[in-house]
Amino acid sequence: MGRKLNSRAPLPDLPAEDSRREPHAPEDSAADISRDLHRHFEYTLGRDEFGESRHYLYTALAITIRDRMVGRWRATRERYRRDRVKRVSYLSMEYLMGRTLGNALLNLDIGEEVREALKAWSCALEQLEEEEADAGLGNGGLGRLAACFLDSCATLEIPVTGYGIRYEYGMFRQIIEGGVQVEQPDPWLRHGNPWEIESPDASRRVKFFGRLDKYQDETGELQVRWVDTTDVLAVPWDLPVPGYRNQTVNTLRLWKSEATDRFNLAEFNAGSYTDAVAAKNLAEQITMVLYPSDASEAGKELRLRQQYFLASASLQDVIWRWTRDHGEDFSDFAGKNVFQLNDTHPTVAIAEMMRLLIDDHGLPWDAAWAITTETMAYTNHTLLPEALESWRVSLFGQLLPRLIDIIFEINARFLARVEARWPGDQDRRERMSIISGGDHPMVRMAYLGIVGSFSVNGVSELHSKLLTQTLFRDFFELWPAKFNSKTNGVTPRRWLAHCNRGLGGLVTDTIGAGWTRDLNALEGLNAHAADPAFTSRFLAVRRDNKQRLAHFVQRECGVDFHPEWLFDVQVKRFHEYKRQLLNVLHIIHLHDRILRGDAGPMQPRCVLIGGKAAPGYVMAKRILQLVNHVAEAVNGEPACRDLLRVAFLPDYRVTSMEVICPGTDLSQQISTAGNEASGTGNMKFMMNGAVTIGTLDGANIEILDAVGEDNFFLFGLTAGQVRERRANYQPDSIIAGDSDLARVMQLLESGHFDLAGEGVFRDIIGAIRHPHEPWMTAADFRGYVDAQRRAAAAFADPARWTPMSIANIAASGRFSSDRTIRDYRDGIWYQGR
Ligand code: 26Q
Repeated sequence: MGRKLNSRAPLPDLPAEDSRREPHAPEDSAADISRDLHRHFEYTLGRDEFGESRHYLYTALAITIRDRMVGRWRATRERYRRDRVKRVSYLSMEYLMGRTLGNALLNLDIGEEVREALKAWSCALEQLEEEEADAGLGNGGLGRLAACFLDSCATLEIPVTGYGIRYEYGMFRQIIEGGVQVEQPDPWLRHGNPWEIESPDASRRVKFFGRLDKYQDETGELQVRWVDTTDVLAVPWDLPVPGYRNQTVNTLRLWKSEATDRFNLAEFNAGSYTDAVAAKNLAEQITMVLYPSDASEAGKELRLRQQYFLASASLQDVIWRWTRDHGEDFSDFAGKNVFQLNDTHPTVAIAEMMRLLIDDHGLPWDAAWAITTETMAYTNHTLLPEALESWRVSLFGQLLPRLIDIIFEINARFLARVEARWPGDQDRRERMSIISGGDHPMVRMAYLGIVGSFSVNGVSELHSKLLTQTLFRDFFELWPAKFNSKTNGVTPRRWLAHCNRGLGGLVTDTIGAGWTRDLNALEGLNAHAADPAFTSRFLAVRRDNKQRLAHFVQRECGVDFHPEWLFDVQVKRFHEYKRQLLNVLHIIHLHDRILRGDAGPMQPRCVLIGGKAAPGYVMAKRILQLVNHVAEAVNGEPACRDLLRVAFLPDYRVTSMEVICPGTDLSQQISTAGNEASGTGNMKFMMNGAVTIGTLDGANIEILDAVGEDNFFLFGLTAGQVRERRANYQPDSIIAGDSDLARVMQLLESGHFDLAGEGVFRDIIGAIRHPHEPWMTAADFRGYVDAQRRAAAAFADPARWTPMSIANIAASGRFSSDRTIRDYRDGIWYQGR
């Protein structure tokens, strides 16, 4: 059926370098895939060969691939059940899965057969991949971490189920108008999602509102009934999570909210049939949209509804399975279950577990508490105190009256413990209370997380240490053994094998294919770093990747990048602590040097910046606008033509990182020390051969430790120095004492970049000069500019740069999420076995 499909120019593909292959199941031959592809195209989707859209072919292919997972999926479920394994439930409000097709082909090892089968359609696999929308059900690092973890859990054959929310609208689409971010909805399900399977029979009911009915039962015990509730149905949609070339397929279960029939007619008390049907909206709102903030969104009730909806539906799911297999005997429940809470967002699960065990299964408080605190584990992802979630008791109590009751009881018993340990220490009790005092008492979700869990972990060594010394110090004194550290990681399947086939193929040819499962094997590359046969292929791969990135930047930003130049990249959410502003100051400085004729022999460079700002985060949006206007000024300046290009990439997401990290030379990780909990983009860049310019923050410290000072451009204040300097910080005198910085400020203040009107960047200038500017941008300027100079000089000499780049890849083994997941497995989930 040779046929041309209408096309949009795809990015040039990388040379195909396939790893050594294992024998295939017979149904995975190109001929079988071709047969199924036709069948799904014609029958499942009802298309004929004159069908218009390439999208149907993508869908037919996705179903063809999904079919190849369902058998293993069922077998995996049966195996877990038969072996009575201990289950892990990963509870997360966010999963940034990105696209599924390419990753599924890689893990199932049928990419070559699919390419072969597609020949008859005159359509490259890459073109079909472009048809898939990113599943952008997350904001940034925390959501992508959850996705990397699922890949590693399936690959390591650990029985982990991811639980999350099936947002109708994921992370907003970012467009830039006049240099300003504009948010657009992301209707990612609009054209269907062939990867998901609905399981309405496993729906659960989640209660909201209502009141408590307290009564004495036959034995005289005080019992509570939560009545007159407004119920919402939680309907599960399952996604298969295939392990890398093994037989395991785990599950990501995403809940969608729907109205119950009773909600419509009786309980919501609607005036008429049509009003009742219209009232479905209330229920369906819950899973409508992802909150697009990566810090806190103060007190939005809908967000709390989402959190409870996730927690309740997921716990009911796990408990339902337990009672199916064990009846009402919960004695070994904690031996067979653990819940990993991805930040405070799902910590209401702690109170919900108590409610389900006590109210629905009749357990006494102490037994329920023992089970809860033996099954819950909490991961913290931030040190920013303003990002610690808390909810007004009044709001919480109205929405979830039974849960606030339980939280008060948990708190009372906890505070009695604090009193026993530190008698009379009223201050400490107030500091540690789950309920804060004052006119508007709040529920502190992080404290609930600590009190109700057996494990509390940070996500890098520095972050975990700072947690115990600052935010959670009192709790650390009480329960030192609860606290532990699990340094983040990223999956080398998506972030090397899939996104950088050229490099992956070269690595396999050089050291064998073992690295995809054991990333430490990359150390073997060191032995080849000086081998000209290896380095010449390495340079060819890097050039291809930079060429591909240049095409991408041209297509998405309209800016010409030259593959010979230094590719200097910062992509991440916009946040003051991440200091995109420091990057901009450096760009302005280069621009200034060029204009004043002091470029000397300057290394030409292309700077790429991308990321989204939370819609309500005014300062972040201003900085984003400044990036765009500086880019416009620089790119329009004839004197800069041969030395400097700046591009802002709109709508940065998982799929763009797959093109960006393989083509990056210099990875910018320049947060104010003590603020980036870990960072994971830093790891993706390193694994693909970028060298880091960075501060001693988060996992940068461990990256530096792994790769050595000679292969990392380190600068800036340490976390300790930042803390000390804050007391007496005088940016004005720093600016006055540094002529480069003074000139940069002068350019900014003169309105040189005020392309959208005078004074638009006044707040930014004011912030840099403010003695309480928390991110110490001016203080780190000198060190940063010097480090950038060192990086440029090193890049100018390929005999220096190439070994640095190879050293980074070779040292990246520790940053595989397989290592991270083994650490969770041995240190938290199956600890003591
Ligand atoms: C909370 C309340 C209301 C609305 C939104 C939120 C919210 C949503 C998302 C708060 C935080 C987040 C996401 C945080 C996040 O991505 N943190 C990052 O986690 C990564 C994985 O551990 C780390 O590598 C990063 O350092 C950390 O910033």
